[in-house]
Amino acid sequence: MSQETKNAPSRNAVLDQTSFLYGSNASYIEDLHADYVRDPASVSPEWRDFFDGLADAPEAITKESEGPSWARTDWPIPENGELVSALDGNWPAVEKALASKIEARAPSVPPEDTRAATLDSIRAIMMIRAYRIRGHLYANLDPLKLEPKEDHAELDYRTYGFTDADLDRPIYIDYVLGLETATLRQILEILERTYCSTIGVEFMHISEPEEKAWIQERIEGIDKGVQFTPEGKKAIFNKLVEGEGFEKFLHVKYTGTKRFGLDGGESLLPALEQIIKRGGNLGVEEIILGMPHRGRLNVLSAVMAKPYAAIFHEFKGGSATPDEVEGSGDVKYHLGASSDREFDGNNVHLSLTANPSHLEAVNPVVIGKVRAKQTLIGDKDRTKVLPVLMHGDAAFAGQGIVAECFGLSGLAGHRAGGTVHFIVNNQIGFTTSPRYSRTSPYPSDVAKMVQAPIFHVNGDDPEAVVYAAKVAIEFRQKFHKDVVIDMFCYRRHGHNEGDEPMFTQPLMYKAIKSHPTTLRLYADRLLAEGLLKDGEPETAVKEFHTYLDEEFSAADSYRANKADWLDGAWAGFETASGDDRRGQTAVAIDRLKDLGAKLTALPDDLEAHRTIRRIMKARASAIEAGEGIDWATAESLAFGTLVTDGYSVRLSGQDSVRGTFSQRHSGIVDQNTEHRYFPLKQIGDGPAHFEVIDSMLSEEAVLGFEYGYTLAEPNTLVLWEAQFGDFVNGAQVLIDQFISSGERKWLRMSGLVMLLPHGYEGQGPEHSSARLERFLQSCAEDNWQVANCTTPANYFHILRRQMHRKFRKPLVLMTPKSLLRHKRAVSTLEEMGPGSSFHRVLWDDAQYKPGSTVTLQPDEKIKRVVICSGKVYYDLLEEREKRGIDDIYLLRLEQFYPFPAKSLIKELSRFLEAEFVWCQEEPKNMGGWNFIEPNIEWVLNHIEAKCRRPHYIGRHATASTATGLASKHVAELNLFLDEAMTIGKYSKAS
Ligand SMILES: Cc1ncc(C[n+]2csc(CCOP(=O)(O)OP(=O)(O)O)c2C)c(N)n1
Ligand SMILES: [Mg+2]
Repeated sequence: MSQETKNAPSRNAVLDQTSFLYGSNASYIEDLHADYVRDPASVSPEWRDFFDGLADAPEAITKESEGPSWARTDWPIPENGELVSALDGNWPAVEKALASKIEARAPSVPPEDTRAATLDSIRAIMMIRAYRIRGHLYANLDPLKLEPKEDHAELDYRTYGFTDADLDRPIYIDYVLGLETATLRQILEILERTYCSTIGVEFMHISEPEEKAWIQERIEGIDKGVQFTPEGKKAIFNKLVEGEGFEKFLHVKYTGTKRFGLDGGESLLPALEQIIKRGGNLGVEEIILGMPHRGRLNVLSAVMAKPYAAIFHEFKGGSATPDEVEGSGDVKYHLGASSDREFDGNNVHLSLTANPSHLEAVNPVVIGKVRAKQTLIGDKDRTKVLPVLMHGDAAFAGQGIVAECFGLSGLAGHRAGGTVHFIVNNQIGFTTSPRYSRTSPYPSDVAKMVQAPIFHVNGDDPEAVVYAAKVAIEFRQKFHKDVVIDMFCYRRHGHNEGDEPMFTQPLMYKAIKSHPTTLRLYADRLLAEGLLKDGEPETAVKEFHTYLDEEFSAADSYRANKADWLDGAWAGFETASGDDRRGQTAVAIDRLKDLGAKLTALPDDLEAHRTIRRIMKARASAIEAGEGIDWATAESLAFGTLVTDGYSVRLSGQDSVRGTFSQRHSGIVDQNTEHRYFPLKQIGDGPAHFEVIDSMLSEEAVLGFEYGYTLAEPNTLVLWEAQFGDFVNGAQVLIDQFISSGERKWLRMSGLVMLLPHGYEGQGPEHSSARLERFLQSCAEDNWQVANCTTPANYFHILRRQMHRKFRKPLVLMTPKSLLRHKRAVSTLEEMGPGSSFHRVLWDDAQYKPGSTVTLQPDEKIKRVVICSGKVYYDLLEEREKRGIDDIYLLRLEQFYPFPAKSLIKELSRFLEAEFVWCQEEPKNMGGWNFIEPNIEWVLNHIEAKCRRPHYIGRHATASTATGLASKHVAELNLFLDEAMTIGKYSKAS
């Protein structure tokens, strides 16, 4: 033993010795570090000194990243390559550290004995580490045992040079497994129980030492097995009785009716109970759940406490809502619910979010709801409101939105303190076996992208499942991160109860047929333990059946007594009605000026970019002058006035802080420090606040999240902004399944605003169209609003209108690009001031705005009325001026839906003798034409105009949204502008 290792090393010497920390031997040191983080006293003094020093001298370690210069090359490296990799190769260093400890414990033993003990120690630690990493591969996870387990050399003690003769020999293991020394037999017993029983934990991919240490500490050790009190076991048993009993009852009463039974996965129910109970102990006050079809009816009843009579009522064709409530309704396995549960004196509010068939699409909605509630109640460390998401194995592995949500989980603008994920891994998706439906070994592998711990667990061991759930919720509450439970189970029947699974999985289903239910297995276990007496399980099953019979009879007379949609944060809101929905959106000029001054003033110590200073100055002078207000200025005035009115504003989208088109500059970056200054965060002295988020580069999850936010918080203006409108179709599921139809299906209002940059400016197929036509096609039953504003003032009003009403409706807004800087697309303060409001239809500027070079003929002399919407209006205006035409009137439709029939009747009645054309820049099969044609026709008939149908002017129908050639773009534009400005001429568009 050299002098160097014998003496307690100086800090520099330790650094020298351990400089491999960032080299190839990080793993062992990581473990030691994890122990140290958990309890500094658990590691030896020299390691303690070393780790103490880490905090202030990281650079001293990183500089040694090449590994130790003294590493021995003649050390006998085991031939088994995997074994070496378990210690990442450089174990001479580990040997050195351990040897010094072993020697310090027994300084008088001969050096060769020390060396032998050190080798034992190293081998044992290598094996322990192998179990931590790969034990789950060997665990007893599959109730059906479909795949034989292969022996794994890394988990065989013989691989490490031990023999049976070593089993009872104490080995120094340096507090790994919580023990200083242990016999090989003890070590194996702990490792088998911890890592290879009915729970298999994957956590060695976590790089945070504290998290890893916590998991090790929580599960490893002599007294750390799954343990439940008799009451706990009975509670688990009773939940299984309910779960199995309900599915069986339905199976008999409604044979072949779709219910997507939980049969085979019943352990989910006691696990959820555990999450609620333990969560309640750890400060959870509210849980928002999201789940797919599988087992939903059982979760609704056994966990959410929805009356069985209510569910039977729905099976019998009854409605889930009171008769007087409108709506299209939804199938019973998509419906939401809410309830309060109390455990150990803690009340936990539960709400299950309604969802469409589209698997996993509800996930961001749930997380967004949670975030909103956390914000509302000031849950700063995000431990009071908890998201719990359940998943099918195939969907979790296959749907990209799952990965997107993991991506959001740690971001400041979107985190919700960690989601507890529960995969009902029945090892099948409809008719497809896992080997065809995913590349990854487990369905849960995607969770590793955020280093979430994953608890694989055998669903036929309900105690293990409940234990995993307990550790999972504890982890989430402590570390505020996502955690996954992957419960291996099976699906007793077909995908739905009408399906024959033997067509596609005969072997699996043969195994299932002879496999006892989870309840039966657990009952036998409790009988064997003496906790249940003979006959008790049967009695419990019978009693529950009798209870269900009573509920079944009560179902006929069951009436849903109230729809819960205007409760809580929604109290005081009403269903939308009436025609005039302008709301009070005007703001006193003084207030606007005062606010404008605050929003454009920059602190003296902020080193803003010169151009930004200039922009802010220009905004300030426009506001001061009361004219020339551009789009971005109007927007910030809208946001600012809302905040001072008491409404929070949350804007999220890719690059939204600056704005895709460099127009917004809501956060001004200090050129020296990169600190961001947000003028809109400086205003308002109440709880209302402004928040702007540069979001992750996702459409689907982010839009879903923001939509979820609006469901829980009606008094915040939530805006989601697409980078370009084209990208919105990446979130199509959220649009079709939730935003456009959620109110009708599920009685849930949303005031979400979608800002979609749209306009044909020659930038090619992918940067022109937000697919206005698709939103228009979905318009019905007053489901949402679709608009395309052309003035900053109208934008100001439409944003404010979202909040200043007694109801909420989503707003789909086409937003400009070139108009952001167009000299004519400006407004005056007066247009936002007293008496002003949003206009669904806007008149010709030549009549109302100063600066036009054309004086229009009186109405009766107007020969053509060009009705249009959006940016093309300014192209038409300029073309008309260029040509000096005075008998063509330009009328703008600012809001497509709800269709402003009244305003159009009024305006078009002015021109009964004129011809009417609709002009758009989008191809004929896109844009507003197909939607607007019958509507304008209706108006023209109504007013008995001479011309009863509008003609089309614009591009012809195309497959691609736009041309990629700038020259072609201009030629197309010139062609239809010419047609629009030539009376009697229309597009010969196909
Ligand atoms: C996005 C989406 N694609 C396809 C379907 C059709 N579908 C319904 S259930 C199902 C299988 C789901 O398998 P899994 O996620 O393992 O859940 P399980 O039914 O096994 O519980 C499929 C493909 C769907 N509902 N959603
Ligand atoms: Mg499945």
